[in-house]
Amino acid sequence: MPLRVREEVREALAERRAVVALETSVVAQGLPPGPNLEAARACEAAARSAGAVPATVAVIDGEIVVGLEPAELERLAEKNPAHLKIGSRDLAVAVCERKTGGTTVSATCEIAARAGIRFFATGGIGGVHRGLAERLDVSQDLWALSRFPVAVVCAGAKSVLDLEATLELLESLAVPVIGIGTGELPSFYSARSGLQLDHSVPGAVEAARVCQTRFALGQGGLVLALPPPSESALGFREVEAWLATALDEARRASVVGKAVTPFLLARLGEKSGGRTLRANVALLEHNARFAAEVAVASATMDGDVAEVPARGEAPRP
Ligand code: PSU
Ligand code: MN
Repeated sequence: MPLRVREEVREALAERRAVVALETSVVAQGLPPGPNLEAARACEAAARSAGAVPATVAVIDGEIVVGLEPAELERLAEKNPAHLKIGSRDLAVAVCERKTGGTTVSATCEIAARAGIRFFATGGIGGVHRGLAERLDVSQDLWALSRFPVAVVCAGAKSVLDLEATLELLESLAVPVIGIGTGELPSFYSARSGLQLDHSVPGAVEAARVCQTRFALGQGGLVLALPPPSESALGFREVEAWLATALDEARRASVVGKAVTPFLLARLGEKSGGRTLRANVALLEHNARFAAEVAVASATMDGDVAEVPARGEAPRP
């Protein structure tokens, strides 16, 4: 896959220093103009301040870019309707047709893995949408997580989803969901969801050890679920109430497919008087900082984690 990797990112990878991938569907689709650019810049700065090199991923005029130039990020943030939402399945066509767009979690995981980046920060992963019985809508993010060896730091899955079904499907796909300092799945805007996790670790160093071990096992990715910062987090019930009416509006407006997530996020922003927006920007930055901490911890323990023998192979003495 032809990738254009920014020099700073290439050097960091060659020297085994910490690198954190960042997605851009949140810039091109997820957040309105203004907060989108502000959030993307804040994420890059947060990763840097924690000692990692940020690598913001997107497709620009058909070129897959790992580490956007500032002008490219500004262009993506402009909200041009021609800018696509690019998941894994859209990549080949976007490249052939020389399109420009933001990459979702699925495409960003795939591109990061190809570039040799193991840590990635986003707001919330996609998952199983509500109303599964009436309409099947499951994000390709979940399959990407099972396939590509990348640790995704997020505040859980977006609360617009069926979180219980999302956790079940992640289990079916053998993707571990590790709570960071919590035994409960966060629900994006809120630290709570009422859903218990099987695994949790206290902080970045322990998370890095689990990531390294999973990668050494030759398995796929994992979810590091970090509760949103308490200053801007919202109440679970409060969000549920806004969401109920937003879901109803989506149904009445016949919004389906990849337009669902951006539609719901925009409606929540209106209903909450901008509070969901502020929470979203704050948790994005928080996640980028933590992803950088895990990447830094991981870089210092490189080679430290015992190599796991392949199936059938005797362990080395
Ligand atoms: N979380 C946000 N805003 C977003 C997304 C997640 O707060 O815009 C994006 C991510 O890029 C995620 C995608 O991968 O939505 C999932 O979309 P879908 O459900 O169509 O797969
Ligand atoms: Mn979908």
